[in-house]
Amino acid sequence: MSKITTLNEFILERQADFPFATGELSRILNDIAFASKIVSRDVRQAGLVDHILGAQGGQNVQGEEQQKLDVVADLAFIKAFENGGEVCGIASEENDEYVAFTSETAKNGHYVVLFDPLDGSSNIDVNVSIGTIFSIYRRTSPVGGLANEKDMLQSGDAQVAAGYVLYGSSTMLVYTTGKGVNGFTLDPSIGEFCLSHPDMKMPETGRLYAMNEGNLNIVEPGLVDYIEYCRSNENDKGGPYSGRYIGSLVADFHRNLIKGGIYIYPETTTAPEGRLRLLYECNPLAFIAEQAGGLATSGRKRILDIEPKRLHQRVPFYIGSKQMVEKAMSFLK
Ligand code: AHM
Ligand code: MG
Repeated sequence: MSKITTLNEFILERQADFPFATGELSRILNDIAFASKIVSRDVRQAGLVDHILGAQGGQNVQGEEQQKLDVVADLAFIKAFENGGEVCGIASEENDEYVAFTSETAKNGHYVVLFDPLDGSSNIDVNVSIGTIFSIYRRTSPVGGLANEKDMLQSGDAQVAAGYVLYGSSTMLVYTTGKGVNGFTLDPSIGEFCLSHPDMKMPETGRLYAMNEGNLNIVEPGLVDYIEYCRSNENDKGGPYSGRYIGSLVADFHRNLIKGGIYIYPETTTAPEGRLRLLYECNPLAFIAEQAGGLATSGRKRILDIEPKRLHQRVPFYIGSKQMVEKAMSFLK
């Protein structure tokens, strides 16, 4: 049997790679791994909670109110960051405003984390993969004070680390600190994330395209032409393209990262800015895609170059294998 490297060991081994190697970022990554194990456990019980122990939103056996899983996940991550002491503030999809932690330790933290605690949560009810996405920045506000909105509104290029956790047939954590991308699979028998996908690279091209084609009549004509191109041409490796759409961004992205492909959530006439959020959905995945040799754009502009204006800002999203994203963009006027 070859040697198993746990996430903990890996983070410590790579600590010297980090821009400010004090161990703080390592501890944040460990906090994320810890919270995601809790969420993974809860996700694995979702069907039981819904159908045997009592519906979410109703009461559990102890007569307590059951919370929806995305709220449970949000609290698990917030608690991990608040207790960790390295993070001075967070923003998440579940909270309208950012949260500045008020303890003295937190105010001395150097980092902020932006995250989507449980993306694709409408898929929970039907037992389909869902995920957590996170993005880590150095604060720009003075250490010792409260985190502010500027800390949260940094462009994707300023990320120091980003990643996602996929609660799929197994639970996986994939992250980058700007030195490549590595993937870890949770071994539930020992409760450890183990290095299973070292130095992940996205194939330069592929045969998979993922888009909600139900939107085809409300997207720009160039995109209609690109989808038609995929339907009626051979892919670069020969053979037909395949349409694949899970409707869980993390799962669709992860599959394309491994197999090669493109994921598109464009602007539509009903959602002129697209659906996905720049800060905690698109930026972190764009960082990972680029680190793995892929590309992420709004169709016109590199995602990581965009200067955010609002916490929950949305952006059209084209992400995946480099040549496929370039091809799709060549169809857009
Ligand atoms: P959410 O953050 O409310 O879960 O929405 C994001 C999800 C993505 O995971 C997924 O790719 C997309 O929304 C699906 O949207 P649609 O149902 O419009 O195709
Ligand atoms: Mg989401």
